Amino acid sequence: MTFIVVEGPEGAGKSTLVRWLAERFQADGRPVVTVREPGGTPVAEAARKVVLHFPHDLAAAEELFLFLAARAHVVRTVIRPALEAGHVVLADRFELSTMAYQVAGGGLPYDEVVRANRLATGGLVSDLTLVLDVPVAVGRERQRAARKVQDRIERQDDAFHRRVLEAYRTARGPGVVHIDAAQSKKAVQDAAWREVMTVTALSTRGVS
Ligand code: T5A
Repeated sequence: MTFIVVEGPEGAGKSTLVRWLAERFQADGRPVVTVREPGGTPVAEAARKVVLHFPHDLAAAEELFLFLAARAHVVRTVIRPALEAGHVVLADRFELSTMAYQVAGGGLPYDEVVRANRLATGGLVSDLTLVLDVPVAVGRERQRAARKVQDRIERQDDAFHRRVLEAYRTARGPGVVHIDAAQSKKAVQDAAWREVMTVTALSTRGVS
């Protein structure tokens, strides 16, 4: 059982990489479950609609609890059961998104958010977090080219998104690996797969 998270700023290529990794695992006959955050359960999808698409002003603390409610539900009902069943779980965003967007971007206090997140996840941590690094302008251009409709958080100004990117760039910790995502999709996939192979070979962990 291996829990792999793909992180990074807007348009970095997270969903593209998660899809590719899922296909790669399936081709190897490894059962895999993918989730995107916020989302992945009816409760989490409802929270996603409110936090990203409702036309109301939300303060950073209000956003935080919507993201954490979504995370708590998907961890309890999807991620933990899948890990316990021996599946690989691939998550498109997890805890680091909260630290980048609500703490670095929104200005919430680091330690309190760490504690709130721990309450939501019951202490679940990833085995590997792949942080995709692209400049803000490159990510925005990719989203434009893909005709993505901007959500409430994506409409934040460039200064907010630069703080988010800086938080990702300075993120360190067990299992955190940075990948230059301005490279071709193939180069990103190759780099990611090398990291995944190292972790899945070593992974003997249980669910905490
Ligand atoms: N949020 C989330 C918080 O604030 N706090 C939290 O705790 C959590 C969990 C989620 C929003 O919620 C916020 C962050 C977000 O603002 P979302 O729509 O689920 O929003 O996620 P986004 O990251 O915004 O999704 P995007 O689709 O915009 O970005 P991706 O997934 O990084 O990019 P992807 O894979 O869709 O690719 C975008 C385009 O680029 C191309 C793809 O083909 C696609 O067209 N591409 C590349 N092009 C060239 N070279 C490469 N290497 C490429 N890789 C992909």
